[in-house]
Amino acid sequence: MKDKVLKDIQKAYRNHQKKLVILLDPDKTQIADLPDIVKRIHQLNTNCIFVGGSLLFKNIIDEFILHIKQLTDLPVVLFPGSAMQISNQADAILFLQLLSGRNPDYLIGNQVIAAPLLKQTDLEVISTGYLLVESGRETTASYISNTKPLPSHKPEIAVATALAGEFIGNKLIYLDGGSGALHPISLNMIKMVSENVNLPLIIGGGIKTKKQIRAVFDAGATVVVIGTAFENDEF
Ligand code: 1GP
Repeated sequence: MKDKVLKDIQKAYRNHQKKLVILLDPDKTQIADLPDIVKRIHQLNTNCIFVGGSLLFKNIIDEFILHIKQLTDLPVVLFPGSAMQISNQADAILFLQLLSGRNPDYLIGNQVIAAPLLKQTDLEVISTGYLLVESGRETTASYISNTKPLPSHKPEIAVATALAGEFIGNKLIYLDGGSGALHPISLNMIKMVSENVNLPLIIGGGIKTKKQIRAVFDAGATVVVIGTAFENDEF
């Protein structure tokens, strides 16, 4: 079924259920460690695995996902840093538009490059408005995309940007402090966006504790993404 991942998230959104996602970066994860990693992922009651990163030092994305698929039935969703990170081994891809930035390459350029490639895959393509939010220090995503993140103390800009994403036709809104963010996105910003936008929210960046996860869900997130804290074995 080509719309399963989005339908599951939309159902969770309607029923006020919450989904935990673990983000694995193929550059930072050894394939040999995947059995233990997937065991930990199951122990955390994770609902889905995202795979991606801002850079690609190792060209192993197909192999990486194939190994994950041998170890779990959880859906694997690509969270690509660029059009180079496409793999037909995944179930779905977040088709990201970097709405917080003003760099046409990340609003439409990479998408045009990726679209014909995606057409040749079986991937579920999920239109996602992506908002990078300032988080205490410059992140790789902001540097690589050559875009300024949204100011963290201006939730109204986040609301206006996420609303624009809804009206453009995005199916999900991803508010991200960027990998390894010093501070997670403020609960006030999440609350304001969730109250004003009729789409499921994915929240990530700098979330380190179960208490923070609960607070982010309570503020209105449907999906929380944990990358760095999981990598560092802090859970
Ligand atoms: C990054 O939202 C993800 O794009 C996860 O961030 O690595 O800080 O958990 P962390």
